[in-house]
Amino acid sequence: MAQAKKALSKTSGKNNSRPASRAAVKTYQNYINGEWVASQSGEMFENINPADTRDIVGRFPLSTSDDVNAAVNAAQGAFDRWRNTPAPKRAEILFHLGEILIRDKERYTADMTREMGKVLKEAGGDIQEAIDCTYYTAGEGRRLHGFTTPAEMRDKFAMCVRQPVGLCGLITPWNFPMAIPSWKLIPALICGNTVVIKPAEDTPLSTYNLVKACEEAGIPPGVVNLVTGYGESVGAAMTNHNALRLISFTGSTATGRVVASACAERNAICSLEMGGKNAIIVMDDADVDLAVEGAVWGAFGTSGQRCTASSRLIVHKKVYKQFVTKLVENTKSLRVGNGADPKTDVGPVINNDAVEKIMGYIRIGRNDDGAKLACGGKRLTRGDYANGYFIEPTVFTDAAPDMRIAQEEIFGPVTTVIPANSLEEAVEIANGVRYGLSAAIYTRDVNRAFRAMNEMYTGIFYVNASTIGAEVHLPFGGTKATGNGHREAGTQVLDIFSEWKSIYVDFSGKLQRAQIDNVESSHSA
Ligand code: UN1
Repeated sequence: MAQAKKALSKTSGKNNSRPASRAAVKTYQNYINGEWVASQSGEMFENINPADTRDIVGRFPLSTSDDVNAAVNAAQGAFDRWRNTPAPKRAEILFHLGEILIRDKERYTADMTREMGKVLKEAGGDIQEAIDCTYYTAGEGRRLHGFTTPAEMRDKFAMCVRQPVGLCGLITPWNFPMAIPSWKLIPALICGNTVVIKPAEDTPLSTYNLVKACEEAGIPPGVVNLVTGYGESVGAAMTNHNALRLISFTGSTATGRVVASACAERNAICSLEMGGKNAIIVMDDADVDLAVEGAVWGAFGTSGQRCTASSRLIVHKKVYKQFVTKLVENTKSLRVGNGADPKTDVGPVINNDAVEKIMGYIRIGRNDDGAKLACGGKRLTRGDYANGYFIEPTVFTDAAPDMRIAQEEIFGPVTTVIPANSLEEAVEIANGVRYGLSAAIYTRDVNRAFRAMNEMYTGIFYVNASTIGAEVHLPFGGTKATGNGHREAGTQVLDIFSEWKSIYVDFSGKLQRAQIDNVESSHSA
């Protein structure tokens, strides 16, 4: 998943030069208890366009633990009323939210491309994912199924219902600035929780847009609270806040571990979505053109900044040469540029830290690992690229599975091709990383497809499709260092944002002792 970002300095390390009129830059506020308010410190940070750092998207509150405390108090104050609002009623508001998101999709899309860099089509997809999630999850308002089951004794009834967890802290990444907040926010709300949400400091505008739409949809004050700022301050204050019963975090595996330990200290529920090192296996019977198309889309879509990105391509030796030739050709034809230009295929990466990290991995790939750099490998700095964070789509070939570029999450437009001799070997290589989010196979052989499906230890698996492109009604998440056992999306997400309550109703009018009276009576029967 998204790398946790280093905090930018207040005046922002992200921008090189200032726009002519700083006064024209729009100022945004936190949303606490139904009011738009400045941070208590009064300080702000800047949201910068990664395609052109002279463009300041907006100024947002540089919040502190004081703002988190206020937001948590608001969430506390609203909780009883919201949890006792019938779920179908909560759903009505969320359906209305879905309508607003559809109405303003175009504006949100432009905002997202401007603050995050992804191309307009993909930004539209991100908003669409939030819309899909909203409609799908709102439908749960008339389900939220529990279950009944026979009790072990006569005249006794047993059932299980979902209850809200309570106050939830949501910490979200910059790479899917509206979709991922929606994956957390909407299920939290339908289950009857109240929330404090902290968007990534690089992309607060998309979450602001989502929260603003929540306000317009009629979600009562205090139910959704927005606090912007950095992980080190706002994120840490949330993670350590005793009243937040649950922290849902998407970001780097390193930060996730810190979040998890803090939650463990105070017995809070913690759901984590973290890194990936996803492999596409290409078999010798595959449609190679289709596989190349899938690889290019999976590796370079969102500039490779997806936790599901196809960062490893494990290719059968029999089609290796053919695959690599076509892959390199296709990759070279990608147009890198500002995502707002409809002709652009690959936008910038998110910020300077990302540039340094990705370029660092490109150096490691060439020098330490000794893989072959087949194309790309450079930062683009001239002409239109001069003020942005652009990196050429990069392909390494002839890599060994244990190389660092084949093991570590780069989170940028870099993919690594590894040759394999058989399906068994390919699967072993594909499984041989610490992460377990997504994997794919291209083959025309149904037996091989099912074999790989059975053997890959990941949370998501694709046949004849890339490693990206999950849909909202199926569970999303991964094994090993990718997560901690939870799944977002689908109905499975309800198990994060609600807790089971088992209820026994004894209508016998006498004391019935479980595990004792029924055993005695069955023996004597
Ligand atoms: C992510 O990369 O953090 O499956 C989420 C996909 C998208 C979600 C990706 N629907 O690629």
